[in-house]
Amino acid sequence: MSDLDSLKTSLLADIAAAGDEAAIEAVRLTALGKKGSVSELLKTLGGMSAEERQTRGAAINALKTEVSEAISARKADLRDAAITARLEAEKLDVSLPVRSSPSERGRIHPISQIVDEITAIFADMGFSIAEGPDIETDYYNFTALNFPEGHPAREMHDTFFLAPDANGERKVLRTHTSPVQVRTMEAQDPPIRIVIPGKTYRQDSDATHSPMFHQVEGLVIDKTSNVGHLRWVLEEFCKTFFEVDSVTMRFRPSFFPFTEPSFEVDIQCDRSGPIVKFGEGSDWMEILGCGMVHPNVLRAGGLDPDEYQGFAWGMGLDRIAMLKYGMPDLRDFFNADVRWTTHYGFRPLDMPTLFGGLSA
Ligand code: 2NL
Repeated sequence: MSDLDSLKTSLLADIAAAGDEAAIEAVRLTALGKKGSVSELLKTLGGMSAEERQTRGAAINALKTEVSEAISARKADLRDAAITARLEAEKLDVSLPVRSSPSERGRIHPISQIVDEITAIFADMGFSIAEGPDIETDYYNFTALNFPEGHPAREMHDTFFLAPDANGERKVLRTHTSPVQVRTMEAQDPPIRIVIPGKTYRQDSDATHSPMFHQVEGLVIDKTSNVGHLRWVLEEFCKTFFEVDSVTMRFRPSFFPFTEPSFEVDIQCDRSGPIVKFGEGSDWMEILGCGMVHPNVLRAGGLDPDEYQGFAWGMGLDRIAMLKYGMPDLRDFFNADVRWTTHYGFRPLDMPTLFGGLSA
């Protein structure tokens, strides 16, 4: 075998053995690089006789062509193989179900859901949402709301008192959300139309009472607001909230220090079956308390009762939520048991709206 034949055999074997693009490039350099075996042979052409150059030169050039074509072909094969391997490794099965994100797995607590539903209804009627502190002064929680000093109604609220501060003042955990209405009357001129959702606190704990519970109150102040407006607002609210075309409501005389006259409101329902049905039946269920704002409360809010009048209402949310969503025990509400929230909770992206369906 000639020296050229054995070089060719050895180079073609190296080319075939190159396993990746780096290896084939290394083979190319040892053959065709500046000091490569084939390049060194080409350099000998200069010293040859014309005759020798014709035979030997042609053979060296043929070797160079064959080797460089073999290298190009192997390079192309290796590149294809690399792409195929990468496609295989990075394959995605687009038909697999998408893993749910935390925002889809999480659940909205029924109390948050009911607050969203109620505020959506009142926002649609032109109300704004107002909020205030959970820790209140005795003044905003009681005095401004027409509870006289030493009045037994202060004890009726089973108030949580905080330790006296440096000035000897004892703050309280608010027993209702009404302090927010007084603060709003102080801060803004009528007409006022607000709803106030929030946490409230009383020393009471059993199967149907939690020491922390939730209320929504509402307040309307204008020059001519009256009991007729109050009835209409509450009736519209109940129809939308209980998702029925008509409701029958019963206003019973009652007493609250902050309203005069005061009423307790029942709605007609059917409690004979396993779930309560609204808008029909021969039972009554108490859902809220309301009344015309007491002149003393208007004065505490900085308003002249001869110029302004208004109405207000308050409802506890926890019992209403139990009824609406069929949850049997109030104590489960605040146990943070993920099995309970998964079962009774609401999907975070299904926001309650009047056009999309409240609890759809
Ligand atoms: C109930 C009854 C009620 C109010 C709350 C209110 C607030 C101001 C002035 C007058 Cl600043 N009234 N709030 C009025 C009537 C009833 O709540 O049973 N709540 C659970």
